[in-house]
Amino acid sequence: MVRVIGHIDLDYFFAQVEEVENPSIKGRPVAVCVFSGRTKDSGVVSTANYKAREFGVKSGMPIVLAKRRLEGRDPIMIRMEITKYEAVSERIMELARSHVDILEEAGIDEAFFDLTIGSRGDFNSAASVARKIKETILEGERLTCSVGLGRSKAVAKLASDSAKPGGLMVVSPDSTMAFMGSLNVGNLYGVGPKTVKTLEGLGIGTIAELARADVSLLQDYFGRKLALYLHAAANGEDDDPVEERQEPTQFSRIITLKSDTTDAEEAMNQLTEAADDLRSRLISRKTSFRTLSAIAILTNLSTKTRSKTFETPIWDLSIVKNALADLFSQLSDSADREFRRVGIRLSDLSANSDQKSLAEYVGEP
Ligand code: DCP
Ligand code: CA
Ligand code: CA
Repeated sequence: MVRVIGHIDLDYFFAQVEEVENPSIKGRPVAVCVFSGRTKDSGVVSTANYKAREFGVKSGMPIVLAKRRLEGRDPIMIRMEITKYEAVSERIMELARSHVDILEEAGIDEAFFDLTIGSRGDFNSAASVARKIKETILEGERLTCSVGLGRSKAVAKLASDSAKPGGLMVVSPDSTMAFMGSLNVGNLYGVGPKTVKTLEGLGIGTIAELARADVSLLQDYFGRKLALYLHAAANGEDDDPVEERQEPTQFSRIITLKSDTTDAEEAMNQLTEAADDLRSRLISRKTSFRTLSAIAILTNLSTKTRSKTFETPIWDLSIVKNALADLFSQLSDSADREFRRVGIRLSDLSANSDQKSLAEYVGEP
């Protein structure tokens, strides 16, 4: 099956977090700065919002130069606070993870994910998941991001770049070369300036040219492993897997209700699809859980949770449907406001030892 890979990247991340925290600065040029402390303005710009970028301010630029470019433009220079962005990043990764099978964090504000199983190889259905991820992050954290879908990590990454800011770019397998063929090889994931230079020396400037290049020629210059990667990546066929950096400690799915409610039964109804997703995730990852949680985010955005821990590991979510309904009615009884979003979390995970009989039992292929 053709893989369906996604890449998500937050827009002007640190600066956007600052804008969310202090909306009154929106519309003005904002630069987040790393002050080195030597003199008042020594240090570099960490990132800038798009307004500041219009005046040529960018990551890595000396603060002094950025200030000069923004003179008379009513700029805001903010001290970088990495722990703040890390906390936001962690919450965003969790939100994104709740929609996909596997999520690989690739930096503080970006991640790859694999939707091959969830979408059954269908890019349209993957696109609707991608839109949901974007909505969830916008709703939950007020942040915009860009998402790309493609048949490999390299394609997905290029797609999210081209969707910036705030967009979604879907590159179906058929349109891969039309999408990226004319781009410079330096845009390919994992291709640095040194590789670009060597390729240029060989008369290879664009991705299409690299895709057509003779692999044995590439091997002479880059060695077998890199040569094969370059050639495959340029053809959109690199098979670098999306891998969770750490074993997940929980699986969760959270949805936004069609309208706010305190009705536990209604919440359960709207969670049917999410529950099915979690069920197939348990199966595909050969995992059991012992703790089941019902989550409700109320209209004032506070989060309430009710959990139940079972004596033995559970490998089929549908077995504990009644327990889940119970947890939601407890939530509903205790909530002083309506539910806005609801979710299911499975934790205390463990590996299934006998996957085969499990698959047979639940009748999955
Ligand atoms: N960053 C940094 N110094 C750099 C590059 C980045 O401190 N030289 C930090 C600040 C960025 C964050 O990492 O907000 C993410 O980097 P990105 O390259 O994804 O850039 P942005 O998110 O800022 O902007 P874009 O909208 O182009 O993704
Ligand atoms: Ca970014
Ligand atoms: Ca990034």
